[in-house]
Order: sequence, then C-alpha cells, then structure tokens
Amino acid sequence: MKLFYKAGACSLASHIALEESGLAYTTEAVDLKTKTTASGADFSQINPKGYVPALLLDSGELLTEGPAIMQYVADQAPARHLAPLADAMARYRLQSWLTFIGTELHKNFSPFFTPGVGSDSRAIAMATLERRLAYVAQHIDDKQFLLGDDFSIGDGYLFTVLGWAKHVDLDLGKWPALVAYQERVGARAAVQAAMKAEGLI
Ligand SMILES: N[C@@H](CCC(=O)N[C@@H](CS)C(=O)NCC(=O)O)C(=O)O
Repeated sequence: MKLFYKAGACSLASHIALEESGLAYTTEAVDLKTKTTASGADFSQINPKGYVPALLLDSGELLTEGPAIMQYVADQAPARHLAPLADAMARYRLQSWLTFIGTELHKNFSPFFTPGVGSDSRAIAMATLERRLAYVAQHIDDKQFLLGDDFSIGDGYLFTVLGWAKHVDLDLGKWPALVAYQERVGARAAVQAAMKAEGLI
C-alpha cells in the first residue's frame, strides 16, 4: 500500500491509522499546488480529485476519502482494534464521529487555508468551529478517547484537525479537556512516528 499525503494535512489521520495498524506501507508526498508527487508523477492522473489522502492498494485500486481509507486500514488489522466490528453499534458511533470531524471540524478549517476566502466567511467558520469544539470538549471531558477507553481511528482524525488550531489563531487553551486529549493522543508511539515521518516534529 502507498499513501499519498501532504505533511500535516488531513492525510496525517490516514498516516496515523497506518502506523497504528502495523501493516506494511510506503508513502509519497504530494505538492498540492502543482499536483505533482515527490517522484515527479502527475497526481491528477493518480487521483482525479486532486486531493490527499489517497491510498494505492496492492491490487492497484485507489481508495480515496479519509474516513474510508482509515476504516479500510483498521479492518485490515483487526487485532489492533482501531475500529469496532462492522455490525456493532459502536461502529456506527465511530462513523458518526468520522462524519462529524469531516464535515463540522475539518471543513470549517478549510476557509483558513483557502486563498481568497473573505473575512466574513472565515468569521462564520470560526464561530461554528468554536461551538463544535465546545461540544467535543464536553464529550471528551470524562473519557480517554472519543469512543471511551479505547483509541480508534477517529482519534487520529480528531488529533489531526486539532493540530490546525495553532495555524488559524484558535486558542484551544479555553478547553482544557481538548488540550489534555491532544497531549494524550500525541504521546502515542504511532502518532509520534507518523508526525516524525512527515517532518512535523
Ligand atoms: N473529502 C476529502 C477531503 C480531503 C481534503 O480536504 N484534502 C485537502 C488537504 S486536508 C487537500 O488535499 N486539498 C487540496 C485540494 O483540494 O486541491 C477527505 O475527507 O478525504
């Protein structure tokens, strides 16, 4: 398997899932401005969507969309318990979180990384982010991880998007539960390994 990624982007969540899984994989960085991979390939030919993450499977198939990639990886390594079993209620709870993180958090950070987005749109996105993060902080307050005591791929995703706060002048310090959670997830060996591989630490 090969993960196409950009350092620190949402693809870090898939990178964390791969590290946590213990499966064999390689990575290739993508320049998202020129749509060129590190080896000089035209990324638009590999993934017509033009964005990361994208996972090239050993079969030659390409899997896109972070939540699908993370669940695929988790299901390839069931002994690592990175996602509850497919028919368990907890799996739907995980999917609920993956959707929430993708649509309510991840996509409300996007205006800050998109040139040309006006200050009004950014202010609306920031207000939404603050409301959603307050909800997450309340949820996580009495828990180790999103689903309770056990780490899941949802935590790699939440950790990844929380990491963007410092780039957009969003102070997580007003939610101590989120800061503690960020430190807890960030201390995991697999998370450290993925971040190191992307040159983030
Ligand atoms: N729906 C996609 C969104 C992926 C996405 O937003 N990727 C960003 C980086 S975080 C990207 O590659 N943007 C470059 C572009 O859209 O051209 C997913 O969840 O995987």
